[in-house]
Amino acid sequence: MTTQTPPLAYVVAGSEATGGAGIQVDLKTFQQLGVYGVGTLTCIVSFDPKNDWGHRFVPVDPQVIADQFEAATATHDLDVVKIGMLGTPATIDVVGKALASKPWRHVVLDPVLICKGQEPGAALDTDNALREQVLPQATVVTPNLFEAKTLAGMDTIESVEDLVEAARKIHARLDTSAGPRYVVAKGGVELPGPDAVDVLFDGEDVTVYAAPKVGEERVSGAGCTFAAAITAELAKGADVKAAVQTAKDMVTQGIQARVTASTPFATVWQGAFAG
Ligand code: PXL
Repeated sequence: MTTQTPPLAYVVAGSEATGGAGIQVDLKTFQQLGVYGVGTLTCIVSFDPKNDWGHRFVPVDPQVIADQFEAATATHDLDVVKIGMLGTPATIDVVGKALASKPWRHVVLDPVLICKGQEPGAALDTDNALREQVLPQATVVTPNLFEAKTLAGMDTIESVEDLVEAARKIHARLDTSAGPRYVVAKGGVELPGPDAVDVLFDGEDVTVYAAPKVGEERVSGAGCTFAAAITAELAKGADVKAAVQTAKDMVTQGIQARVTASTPFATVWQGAFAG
């Protein structure tokens, strides 16, 4: 018997029933990186194969989210958390309050803004609630191109320079009074150029991460894997710069080894990452 406990990481996110995104991906990523995962479910997404794989979305009752948070935090000493899909203003409210109820070493926010199953009006409420109640508590935020445009209030992002500008604008919305804050803006396949480029802005310096694009198709679960890998590495004691590099390597290898499925997008294989 060993008494050594593994590093722990916590995730508050939604279920995506095919296994290609959401909390399923987060927990697989944690495990692959040697981190014990603890999870709280915010919503259940079930794609509809009869309706063009549209999103069917069911929120978890806010009290049940609060109960899960209570169980998780009473059981384990958790100081690093990833926030994934929240989905409704009521969910954002309960998660925002729960986060604020205890101190964290790191809060990694994957700002999943819209779910295709939602009404545009509801999505706008959700965007605003996320910006006001959760974004200020984040230490690391990982917007993709669309989320970076929305959070930065920019019409277009067409170059690495634009991506850096978006990261700077989003950084200005973070609460830097409690310590350093980081924005990792992801260019992905949609940013023109041969490389998949991500930029990290820490309030002073910009670090650019680039790897040749693996095809031109978007792959499901890349954003979830990326933020979860950063979370796991931070739980293990890595600094943010190193955590982002490991996350980028894991996503690149996971896309090279992608799992094809009946869904419109292939998905990342977290098990391909050798470290
Ligand atoms: O990849 C974004 C995402 C995150 N979380 C859940 C999802 C999705 C996209 O479908 O369903 C639960």
